[in-house]
Formats: sequence, C-alpha cells, structure tokens
Amino acid sequence: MRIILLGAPGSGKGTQASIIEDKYGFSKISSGDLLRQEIEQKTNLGLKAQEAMDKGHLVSDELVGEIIKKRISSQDCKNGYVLDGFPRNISQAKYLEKMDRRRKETVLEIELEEKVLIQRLSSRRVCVECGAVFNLEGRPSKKKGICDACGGLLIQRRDDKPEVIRERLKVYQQQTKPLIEYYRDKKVYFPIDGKKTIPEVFVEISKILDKRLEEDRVTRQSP
Ligand code: G5P
Ligand code: MG
Repeated sequence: MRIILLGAPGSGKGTQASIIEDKYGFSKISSGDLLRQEIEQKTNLGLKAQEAMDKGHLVSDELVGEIIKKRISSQDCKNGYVLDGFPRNISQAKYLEKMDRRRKETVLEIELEEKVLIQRLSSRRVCVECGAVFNLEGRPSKKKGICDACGGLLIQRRDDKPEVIRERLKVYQQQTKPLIEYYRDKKVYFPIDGKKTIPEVFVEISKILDKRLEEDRVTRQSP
C-alpha cells in the first residue's frame, strides 16, 4: 500500500504520517524533511532547494524526484510507505506511478480552513535535533522550548514566517489542489476533516485505511 497525504501547509500531514508509521509500520517519507536534511548537510541539492523553500515556492520536480526515488527504493519501503508532501503536482504524481507501478494507492486529504492553518503554522515549534513537532497552543512541550522526546531545542521553521506562509498557501491552491480531481478520477481519494484533535483525525484515517487494507487482502486472495 502507498498512502499519500494531501493537505495545505499546517493541515497535519507530518503529524499524521508519524502516527501511521507507528501504528501500521508503513515507512514515513516526508519530502520536506528530506529536503531540510539536504540543506542541513549543505549538499548541492540542499543549496538549490533552500532558495525555493525560503520563498515558499516548490523545489523543482527533478530535485525532489531524485531524493524520493532514492528513498522509496530502500528496503524498509518494500511493504508500503506513507508519503507526506509528495506528490505536489500532476507531473510528480505521474512520476511516482512510473517509479513504483503496481502499488495500491490510498490518498487522504486533510481539509482545514485557512484561518486555522495560519494559526497552527504560527504556533508550531520543531525540534532541531529529532524533528518532533509541537504547538504552543494545541500541543505544547512539557518544558518551554525543549523537546519532550530528546531534550533538543525547539525552534520556528524558517518558512513559518507570515509572508512565506501566505505564499505556501497560494502555491498549494494553484499547484497541488488539481491532484484532488486527478485522484478522485482514479477512485482512490478520501477527504478527512482536519478540524478535530490529533487522535480524532487519526481515528478517521484508520477507518479508511483498515477498509482499504482489507479490500487489498481479499483481492490478493481471490484467484
Ligand atoms: P513541507 O515540509 O512538506 P508543508 O508546507 O506542506 O511543508 P507543513 O508546514 O510541514 O506542510 P503539515 O506537515 O501538514 O505542515 O503539518 P504539521 O507540522 O503536522 O502540523 C502543523 C501544526 O499543527 C503542528 O504544530 C501540529 O502540532 C499541529 N497539528 C497537527 N495536526 C493537528 C490536529 O489534528 N489538531 C490540532 N489541534 N493541531 C494539529 O514542505 C516545505 C517546503 O519544501 C518544499 C517546498 O518548498 C515546500 O514549501 N517541498 C517540495 N517542493 C516540491 N515538491 C515537493 N514534493 C515538495 N515537498 C516539499
Ligand atoms: Mg510537515
């Protein structure tokens, strides 16, 4: 199974992808995290990606495609994976299908109104060491500014500034939203109400995943 999480910036893709990985054992692949690692390691790819990310624009399909392909071909993805932030446009969706052809897909879009997205992104804090995600309002760390998981420092992401947030939301509407019709036509698209708490959103997601996995099992068993 390949799970694709769609949703505007701040909708909770990364949060839910981590829970899906924990509960279902599907490896989490986050294109944003992979790009941030490249930036941290000051690789050529990272240097090229940084400029686009700081503006809230998409990194080129070639660069993102390269790191996703490498990640998907690793051993831990053989039994399935959950994609957070990829694909972001139709051309990336087609690339994914070509790269890993026979896998059943489930596409979940976490829906949330813009006002709440902006609120969540402005109050998000991430750990510089392990990448754990917190929220000053909804999910604060026990000790202010310190990660509960590893004791690392919590910071605000560079692209969580108000003007970059606005640009990212615009880019989502223009370039990523068309994927909804694309996946609806393929009959693999499921919208999820993102307004609830993190555990409640996961309950909605797991209802769909359990059903899809069961369908998959039955199909495999039938001659
Ligand atoms: P990213 O890193 O993919 P975005 O913009 O798509 O960035 P972002 O900001 O990481 O998405 P998210 O993962 O959807 O948001 O949300 P999250 O971090 O889990 O949750 C946001 C906040 O809300 C957190 O504080 C969390 O605690 C709280 N929260 C989460 N869920 C809930 C809930 O259910 N209830 C409540 N109350 N709170 C909740 O991409 C970054 C950049 O990388 C490049 C682009 O430049 C992009 O801008 N990039 C790509 N470029 C080209 N192609 C691609 N495929 C690319 N992928 C990345
Ligand atoms: Mg994220």
